[in-house]
Amino acid sequence: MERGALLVLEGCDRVGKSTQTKRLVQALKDRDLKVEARGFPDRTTTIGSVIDEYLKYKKDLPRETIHLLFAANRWEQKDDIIKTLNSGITLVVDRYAASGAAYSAASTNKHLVWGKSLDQGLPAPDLVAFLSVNNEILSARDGWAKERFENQDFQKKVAENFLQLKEDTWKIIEGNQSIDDVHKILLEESLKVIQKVKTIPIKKLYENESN
Ligand code: DGP
Repeated sequence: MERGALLVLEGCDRVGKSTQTKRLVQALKDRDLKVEARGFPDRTTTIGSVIDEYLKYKKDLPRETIHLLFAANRWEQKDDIIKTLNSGITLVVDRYAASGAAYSAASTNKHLVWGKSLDQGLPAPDLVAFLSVNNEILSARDGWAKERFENQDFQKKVAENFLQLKEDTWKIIEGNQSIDDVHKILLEESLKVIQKVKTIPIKKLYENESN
């Protein structure tokens, strides 16, 4: 049986990941492909509800502790992700492990290696589409400062961290273009990757790193 692809959208807050996730899922469905949307943090689980309270300033936790919970929130979906991909369904995921390393390193001032180590061994994305939007444009978008991490200086650090995590599976997409233009590039790239990985086993994240 051919497997689905693990397609991940990454980027700073407000770059348009959720909009693009929805558009991509619909476009793949329109082509009769089997596809589901996911997103992290998954706020529906017990761990996710603690993360939600932390992000909404209802709960305070040490920065290291919250990162452990973000990583645990990804690990609790591991078996389901593998099962779903192996059943031939492609997953479009709004944030995954790169957000973990980029945000946690920015908030704790620890090295990126620390953030990456906790996600080592998770199913590796077949595509990481990184939406890159310049800081001035981002700060003009609506809805800022409702949750933790939503400030410009912090997001600048996060953006720098993301770029250091770039691997061969990454596609950097200029997010300042129109929603339609970003969607077109993302769809084209996704269709290529879905085709390419059909018969290739799922890889493990950071498996060749000895952090
Ligand atoms: P979102 O639901 O996409 O708005 O994400 C919520 C916030 O959590 C966003 O500011 C990014 C941040 N975030 C996502 N994953 C992680 C992680 O693993 N570690 C940390 N520290 N922050 C994360």
